[in-house]
Amino acid sequence: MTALARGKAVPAAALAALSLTLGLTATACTNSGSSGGSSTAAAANNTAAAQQVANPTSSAGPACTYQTYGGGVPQLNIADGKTVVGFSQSESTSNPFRATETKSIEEQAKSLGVKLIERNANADVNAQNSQIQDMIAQGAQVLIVAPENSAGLGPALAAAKAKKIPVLTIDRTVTGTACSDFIAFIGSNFYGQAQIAADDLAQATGSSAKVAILSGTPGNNVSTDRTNGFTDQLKAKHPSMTVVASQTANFDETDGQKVMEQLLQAHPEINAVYAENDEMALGAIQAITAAGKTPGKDVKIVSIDGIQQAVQDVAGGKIFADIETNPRFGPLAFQSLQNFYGSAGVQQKVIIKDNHFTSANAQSALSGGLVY
Ligand code: GZL
Repeated sequence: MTALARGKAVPAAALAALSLTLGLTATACTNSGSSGGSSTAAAANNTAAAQQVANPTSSAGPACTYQTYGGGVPQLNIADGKTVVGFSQSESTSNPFRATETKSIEEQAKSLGVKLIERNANADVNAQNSQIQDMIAQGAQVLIVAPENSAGLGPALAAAKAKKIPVLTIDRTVTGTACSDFIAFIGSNFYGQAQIAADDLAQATGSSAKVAILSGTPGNNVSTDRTNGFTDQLKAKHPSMTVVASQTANFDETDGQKVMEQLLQAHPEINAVYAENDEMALGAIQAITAAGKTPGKDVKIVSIDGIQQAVQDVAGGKIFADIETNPRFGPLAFQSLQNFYGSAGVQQKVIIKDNHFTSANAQSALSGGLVY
């Protein structure tokens, strides 16, 4: 199974050194997924899923350590069972991306003996600001933050900086200065994901289609990059693919269904949908079906995240392709913090490897336990 790697390449030796530093080995997904059934197969599935942790594909920028961050912060041992690490989750775990991300952080904290406190902002940036400040008041000495939006966390970042509390951002970026307002960004190449989505949708439609875009929540780099990457790729490589409508559905399934219903009424010619996450794609499928059309036949769909239900829909033909956004940040996030408090440091932009699910590999990925 090919891994998505459109991040800025770094010399293999540097990347190998980084992987060794992080104590991680890049694990390629294989198509050897068994049909399950035996305990051996179940164990293999668990092993495969456990190995599907987020691994760096590329990294860039100077390394940041506790000695250089914001003029220097106290050195901590996050695994001493006393140091308090705060985890701020942005959105509800009703989205399997968020549930898997949260579980990965919790499991890795437990395995390292980290004292973890956590909050969930349920997609409310004001709540995330107050929750982060609450965790600081509760004694958090270092923070892992999955930001709700890129520009709205100023109060929380300022509060952390004032108390010399380092912040590691995962899965979305925040505005500010690396190694001063936040340690680093760890996440996917969202622009690259969208370029692949554009190529997939062109392949699905013979490079001529009337396209609807269901975009993510406004105000964060993921939605911006996934929209720009898609439209730039269409312009550059698929000029006969015409975007007839683009509207946010806030990364949400219910909104995805409602917006898709409206778009199909306004544009009955729509025969292709690009959903910037699977939750919205699942909502769109319901709307397309309710309109008496067949998803995967009358309307081709490409989506991003790689959650179980959507990959099942790839295997079943409703979704043409699904680009993974790997949410299993736990091992890489805590290894990065240990490198931050050591000498290796953390480079300011770490792009992780994502898989690409198509009709050729979806079923084997599902039976191989490679899908979250
Ligand atoms: C991507 C993450 C996005 C997911 C969506 O790293 O920020 O937010 O793709 C989620 O499912 O809403």
